[in-house]
Amino acid sequence: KWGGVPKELLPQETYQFKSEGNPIITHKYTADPAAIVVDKTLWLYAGHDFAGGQRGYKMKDWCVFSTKDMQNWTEHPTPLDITDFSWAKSGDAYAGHVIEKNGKYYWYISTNWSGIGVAVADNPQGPFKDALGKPLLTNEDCFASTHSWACIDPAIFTDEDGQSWIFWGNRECYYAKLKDNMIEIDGDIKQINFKDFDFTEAPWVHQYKGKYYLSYASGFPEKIAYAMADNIEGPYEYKGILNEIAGNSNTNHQAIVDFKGKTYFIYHNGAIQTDGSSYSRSVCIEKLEYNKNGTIKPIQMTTK
Ligand code: FUB
Repeated sequence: KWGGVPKELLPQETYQFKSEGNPIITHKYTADPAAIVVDKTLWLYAGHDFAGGQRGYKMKDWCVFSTKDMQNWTEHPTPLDITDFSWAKSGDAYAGHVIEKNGKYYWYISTNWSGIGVAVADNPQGPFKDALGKPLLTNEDCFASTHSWACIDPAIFTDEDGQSWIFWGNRECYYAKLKDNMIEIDGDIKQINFKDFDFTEAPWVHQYKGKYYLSYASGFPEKIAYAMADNIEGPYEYKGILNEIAGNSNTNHQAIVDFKGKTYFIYHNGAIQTDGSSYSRSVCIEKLEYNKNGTIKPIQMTTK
C-alpha cells in the first residue's frame, strides 16, 4: 500500500552505536523526536525520513532507541509502521508521542491526512499494535481548521492528579482530556486561545516547579517558541523563542525530558542531508536550562 521499504527490510535486530555529538543518529534519517524515561533508561521515539524526498516527506515507519548514559545507544527492531494502521489511507508516518500509563505504553501517531491513531505495547520497545482499529481523532475534531492536515502532532501530558491530556494540531492547537483507558477522548475538545502565538505545529507540554510549559513550532521555517501558564488549560503567556531555525530543516520539532538530574531538549535538523531537500532530518540533543524566574534559557545548538 505504501510503496516504501518492504516490511521485511525494516530493522529486525538491535543495533548499537555511540553518539559523539549532533546529530546523535547518523546511520539513518530521524525526525520528530519524543522521549520518556523508564527506570534508568531514556527511550527515544522518532519518525524515519527516507532520503531523497525532494517533493515532500517520505515517512513510513517509526523508530525506537534507548540509552542509559546519552552516549551509548541501542536501536531496537522497528516497533511500528504505517501499515499497522489499516485505516490510515494517507500512509504517512508523521510525528508521534509515547507515554506510559497503568503499566502499558501508548504511542499516539499522526498519519498526515487520516487522523491521529494510538497503538499500545506492554513495554517501551514494543512491538506496538493499533489499539482502536480506527483513528482516535480526525480532521472533523479540529473544528476551527480550514485545511486538511490539522489533525497531526499529538503530545500527551499526565498531570499530578493522574489526568492525561492530549494536545495536537497544525495552525490551531487543540487539546482534550483522555479517559483513564488512554484510548478515548473524555469530554469536549477545546482550542488554546492565545494572542501572541504564531502556532504552526508540534505542541509539547511539560511541567517545572508547578508551572505548565507549552512549547511548539512557530512560523515557517520553524523556530521553537514557548509559553507558560499556572493551569494546564491556560491562559498561556508567550515567553519567547527557545530554539532558532535548525540548520537545513524547514521544520523543527521538540521533546523536553528530565533524565538523571539534567533536562534535555531533543529536536531535529537537516545537518547530514545530502539531497538538497528539507526532507532528510536528523535528531539532535541539547541541554535545557531554566532561569531563576522559571523562564528557559535559549537553546544553544551544538555539534559536539
Ligand atoms: O515529520 C512530518 C511533520 O513535519 C511533523 O508531523 C511535523 O511536526 C513536522 O516536523
